[in-house]
Amino acid sequence: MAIRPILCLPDPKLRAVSENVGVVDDSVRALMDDMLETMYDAPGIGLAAIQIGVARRVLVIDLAKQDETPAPQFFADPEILTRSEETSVYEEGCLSVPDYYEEVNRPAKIRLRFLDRNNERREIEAEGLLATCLQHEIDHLDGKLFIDHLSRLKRERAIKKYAKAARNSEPAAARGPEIREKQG
Ligand code: GNR
Ligand code: NI
Repeated sequence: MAIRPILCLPDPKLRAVSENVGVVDDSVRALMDDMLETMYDAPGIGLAAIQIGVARRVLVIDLAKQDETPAPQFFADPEILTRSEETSVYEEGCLSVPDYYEEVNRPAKIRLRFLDRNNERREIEAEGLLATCLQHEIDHLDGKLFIDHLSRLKRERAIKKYAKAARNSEPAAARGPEIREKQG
């Protein structure tokens, strides 16, 4: 197992559409193990493969609290079969959009088909935080981020924050002699 670097905005790989794995074999299980270790280290409650630069439809989730026994869940090739009319709001964050949190409205319940860690086809109903987290992770597989669900003003403000951070971390010579903007 290995902890791998997590890609952050404005990395364009986060906008890639990931490909199905088809079969969960040992190589996919090894990827799941690296993802889990990376997620626990961050720490986060979910991680999609593209966040470590791998464009495959694989995600890991663990919603256990810090004082509880770990409860990892593994999903490959997830498909949302149905979404409830009813919606719910959670304050979301993302390891690829650090230090930014906003409320997002999503369907409260979903029915999901996926392959588990043993390559068994399964179907579950998810609600609450699991439903929110699954939708957040499946968005990653389609190149979407939670900020895409916000108003244009909020989204552009968030994106601008990271564009600025990336620019300021380039060597000064590459930036030219402009006066540096205030961080904000
Ligand atoms: O750690 C995470 N917390 C979280 C909180 C609310 C809704 C979604 C999430 S997922 C996030 C980790 C992450 O970025 N997964 O892609
Ligand atoms: Ni995320």
